[in-house]
Amino acid sequence: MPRFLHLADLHLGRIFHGESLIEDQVHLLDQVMTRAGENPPDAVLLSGDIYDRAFPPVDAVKLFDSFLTSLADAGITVVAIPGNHDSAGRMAYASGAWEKIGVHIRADYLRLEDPVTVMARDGVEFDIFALPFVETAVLRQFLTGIGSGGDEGDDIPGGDKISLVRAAVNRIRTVRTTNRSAVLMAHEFVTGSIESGSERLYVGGSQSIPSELFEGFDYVALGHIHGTQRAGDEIIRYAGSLMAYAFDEAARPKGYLEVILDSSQLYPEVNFHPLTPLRPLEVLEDSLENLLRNPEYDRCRQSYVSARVTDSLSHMNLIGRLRDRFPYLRELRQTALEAVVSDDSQSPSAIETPESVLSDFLDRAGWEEGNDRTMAESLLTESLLAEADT
Ligand SMILES: [Mn+2]
Repeated sequence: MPRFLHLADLHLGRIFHGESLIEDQVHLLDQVMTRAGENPPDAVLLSGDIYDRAFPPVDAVKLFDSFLTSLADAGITVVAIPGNHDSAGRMAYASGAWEKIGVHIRADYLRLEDPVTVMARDGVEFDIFALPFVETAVLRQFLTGIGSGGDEGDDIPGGDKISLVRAAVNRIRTVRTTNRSAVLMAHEFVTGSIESGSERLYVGGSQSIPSELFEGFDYVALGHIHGTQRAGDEIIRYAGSLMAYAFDEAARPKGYLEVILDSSQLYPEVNFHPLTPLRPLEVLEDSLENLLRNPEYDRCRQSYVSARVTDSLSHMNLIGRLRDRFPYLRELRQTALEAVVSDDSQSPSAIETPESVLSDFLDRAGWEEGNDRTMAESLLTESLLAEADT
């Protein structure tokens, strides 16, 4: 029976509170590779947001390179689509050559109706259709016919995101072969799913897609939402992100889905496989005394820590003392003091760092989350690091 792994929202090259997560990401993809090597699936599906930004750092590009190379060496078919964080144009680099060794990077809409057909180990074939993240202007132009001068076609009423996705998926439906299982990949916010801290802002302004539009496939492999979940239907699923990218996701398991298409069953078998993070995220809310002394927190010395100090008095050198105890302290809040100042403060963040000042500024200037904003933030981080080095 066809068996594949569904991953999404890798966000390679992500910066977390000013620090690179590349070691963590190497650690996680190594686990995926080890397990895929021991029990090779027929395919690995990567449902968008491969990178965290359109201009990913070199170590992120190297990591994706080695991951794809290892999968190709193991003879595993790969299908990847860009998400809203990726530059579709850059992801498409050398995709024609990759394709010859079973790595299918579907970065544009030209091949919507041309599935990747995979032969499972038992000889059963199945089709994987790929809908890259929908850039409405680009998809509209594609669906209305290239060179038509951008007039909206009769089949795309309004031409808004929902109509465009409906039109694109309908095209795919008309070509799917009924005697073969068909999987659809997409990177969208689908109604019926729950948002979390690390992707909330990205979806704030964009339209969500009713899950009914994705019906009629044997499985829909979604990316975009960082918590693993169903999207209104048993077989329309988010794999969730590779790791927790925000402290409000600290308690959620992260990993990937294994999907087995059993045509004798109503639904495919879907198993969640958690990954072990290099450094888990921990939110610790307590008095300073307890945070520093309580042996219960010894286990967090190697974790990324958000310390929420409950004391109503401020302390000298709070960051330094907490960092001695928790070397990977990434966020510090003084919850009691926040309550006092919250009347005249917009920001919930208690420490004013250059990053938080920039982030506040960008919020007020109305810059939405996206590549420009990520770039502004990383430029600041880089210049701060350069300053610290000199
Ligand atoms: Mn996304």
